Amino acid sequence: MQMTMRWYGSKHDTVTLRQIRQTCYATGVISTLYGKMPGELWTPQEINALKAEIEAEGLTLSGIESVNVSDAIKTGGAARDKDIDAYIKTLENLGKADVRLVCYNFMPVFDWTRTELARVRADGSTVLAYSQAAVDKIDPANMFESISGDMNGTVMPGWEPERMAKIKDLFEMYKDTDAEALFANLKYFLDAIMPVCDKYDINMAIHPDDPAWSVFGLPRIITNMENIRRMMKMTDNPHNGVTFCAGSYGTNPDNDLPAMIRALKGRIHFAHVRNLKFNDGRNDFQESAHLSCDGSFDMYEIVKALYDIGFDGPIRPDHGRMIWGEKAMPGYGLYDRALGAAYIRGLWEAVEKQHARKQ
Ligand code: DNO
Repeated sequence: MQMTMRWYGSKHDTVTLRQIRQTCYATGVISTLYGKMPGELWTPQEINALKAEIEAEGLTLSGIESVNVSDAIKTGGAARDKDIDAYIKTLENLGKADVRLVCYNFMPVFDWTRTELARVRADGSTVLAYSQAAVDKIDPANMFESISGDMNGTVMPGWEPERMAKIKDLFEMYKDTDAEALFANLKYFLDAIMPVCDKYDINMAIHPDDPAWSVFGLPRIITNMENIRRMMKMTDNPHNGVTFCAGSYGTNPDNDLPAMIRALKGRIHFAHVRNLKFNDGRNDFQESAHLSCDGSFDMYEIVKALYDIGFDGPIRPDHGRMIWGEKAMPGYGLYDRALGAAYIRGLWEAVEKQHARKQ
C-alpha cells in the first residue's frame, strides 16, 4: 500500500503540499482538477501541470478523486453520450500521464450527506454528524443552507453553491431514475469506458454512497456487498473495482467491514480508512478520531484484512476531526488526518511484522 492524503489543489486547499510531505507518513496525494464541471474534458496540459506541481514537492500523484460523472450519465439523459465521450478522452489523457487510479461516485443529486459539519465534542474538537431524524425534517431544497454556515469558507465537493442553486431542477431530472435505472445507467457507462481503462491500465474505483441508504427518496445503489457484486458482475473486468471507504459502508452496521474487504480481494483499488461512532438509534452517527477506541469500528481488523488480501493500492486517512483551532474544509484539515495517517501506518507495520514472524 501507499499512504496518501487527499489534496484539493493550491487554489482550494488550506493544506499545502509541503505540509503533507512533512507528515512523512504520506508519500503521495490524491487530487483532482477542482474547478472542472462533470462532462468537461481534462486536457493533457492541465493534468501534467497538476502532476508537475505535486512532484516538485517530492510527492506522487497517486490517483484522482474524482473525475465526476455528470447527471446526464447518471440519469441516462440526452447529453450522456457526449459526456461519456469526454470522460473517455479524459481517461485517455490521464493514462498517457501515467495516472492509473480514478475514484468516482454514482450518487444522485447529493454526494456524501451530513446534517452537521461541526458537532462539538466534549474536548472541544468538532466532527461531522448525520441524524436521520434531522434529515426527515429538512426540505431537500434547504439542505445546503442548513449546513453551509459551517463550511469554513471552503467549497465542499458535490456541494458547490452553483450546483445547489439548481437543486429543484436536479430533483426533477432524477424523478424517473429508480435503483434499477441507476444500475442500468452505471452499466452503460462502465461498458463504454472499460476499453480505454484496459488500454491504459486504469483502475476505476467507485466510491460508496454515503450514508449507505437512500436519502430524500433518491435511490442509492453502492451500499452493500450484494450490490457491489452485482456491479462487478454486470461489467466483469478487473478495472471495474471499488474504493473501499470504511466510513461509508460502515454507516450501516449490517456491513461487516473486514469480511467485505476479504470478499473484494483483487477489486479494491483504493482505500479510505476512518472510524465513526453510532449514536442511539439506527441511522444516527458522528465521525470520530481514527483510533479504534474512539469509534465503533475495529481499525486493526480493517487494516489486517487489507493486508491479508495483498492490497497494494493507495490508502488514505479519511475525514478528520477539526482540532487545535484549525480552520479548513470540514473533514479535511491537516492535523487529525495526519494523526490518522500515522495511526494507520503504525497498524500496517505491526500487522506486516507479525506476519513476517509467523513465516
Ligand atoms: C467525501 C468523499 C466523497 C468522494 C466522492 C467520490 O469525503 O469521500 O466526496 O470523494 O464521493 O466521487
